[in-house]
Amino acid sequence: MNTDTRIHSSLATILASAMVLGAAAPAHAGGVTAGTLIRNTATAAYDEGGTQRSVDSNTVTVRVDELLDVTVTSLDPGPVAGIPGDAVLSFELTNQGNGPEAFRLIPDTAVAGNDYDVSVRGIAIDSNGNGIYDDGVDQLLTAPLVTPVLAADARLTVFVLVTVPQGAGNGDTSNVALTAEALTGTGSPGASFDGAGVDGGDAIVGTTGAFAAARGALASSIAGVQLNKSVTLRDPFGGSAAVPGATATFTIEASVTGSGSVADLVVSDAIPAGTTYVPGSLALDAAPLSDGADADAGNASDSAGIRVDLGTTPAGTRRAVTFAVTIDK
Ligand SMILES: [Ca+2]
Ligand SMILES: [Ca+2]
Ligand SMILES: [Ca+2]
Repeated sequence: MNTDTRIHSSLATILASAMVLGAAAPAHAGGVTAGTLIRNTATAAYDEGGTQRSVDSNTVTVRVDELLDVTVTSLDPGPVAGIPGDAVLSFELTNQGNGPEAFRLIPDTAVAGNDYDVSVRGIAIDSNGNGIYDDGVDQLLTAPLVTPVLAADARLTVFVLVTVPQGAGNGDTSNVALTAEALTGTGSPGASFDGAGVDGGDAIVGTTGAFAAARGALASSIAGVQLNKSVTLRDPFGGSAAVPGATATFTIEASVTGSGSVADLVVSDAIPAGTTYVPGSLALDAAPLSDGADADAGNASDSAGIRVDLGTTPAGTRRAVTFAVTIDK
């Protein structure tokens, strides 16, 4: 501190040297608020011929400069489902400086190592502050992609809206980087943008370089269903000839492949012409299902065929539906 103290006597004793902050001076992540005036006045007390006297120094005033600092983090708890179509990546931007600042946003979809690159549909800010992208509610930024001015310490949730290409296959991953740069400027820590800070003070680049980047990840977990149908025959003569009166037992094996799960999986089959459903023959994984449309997963009739509702089924699951028909005589 560059304090100039005038001392009026060789007997002087400096009693106090007070540093006084101007009115509101809260400390932020970036330190004392930019524009704060720090005033320093020294006092000397002395004895002059038996009389106590004191004298103040002039006051030195220092205005706190603005520091430019920012951090960006991904808010996604894990990779976002990279199913072809629309996906949303969530980020949090924090103004780590000590003054108001807006930030330029730069998405990068072509991150090294990507199995596929998404395309950016838009960048939105969480206008209603609920942490979720709300189409038609949360504000889409238009070019140039610049956030509103954020107060010191203020955080903003940013959504990067992307489209996953059709070519994305099961197990493929992709990253999207989001960079935020202080609109005033970026540079080496300590670099100054003279006069660009609060109240005409300088804006000084902080330790982050006044920019930050984070990555959001997408993982394509695409489930599919393979159906495999087989038949075994038992004829009235103890053999396996497909003759009238023979029983044909069909097995439909449904396998959910890939990763993730499928929803509302239903296996159905018509009763082939020239055959008749064998009542009570419907089964799922060898456990009988009633023919009626009731609480269990299946129903069957000669006219409507068989139907088994497997619901949401995770990848790696294999279910076997069996039913029997007789070849009409
Ligand atoms: Ca600023
Ligand atoms: Ca929202
Ligand atoms: Ca049933």
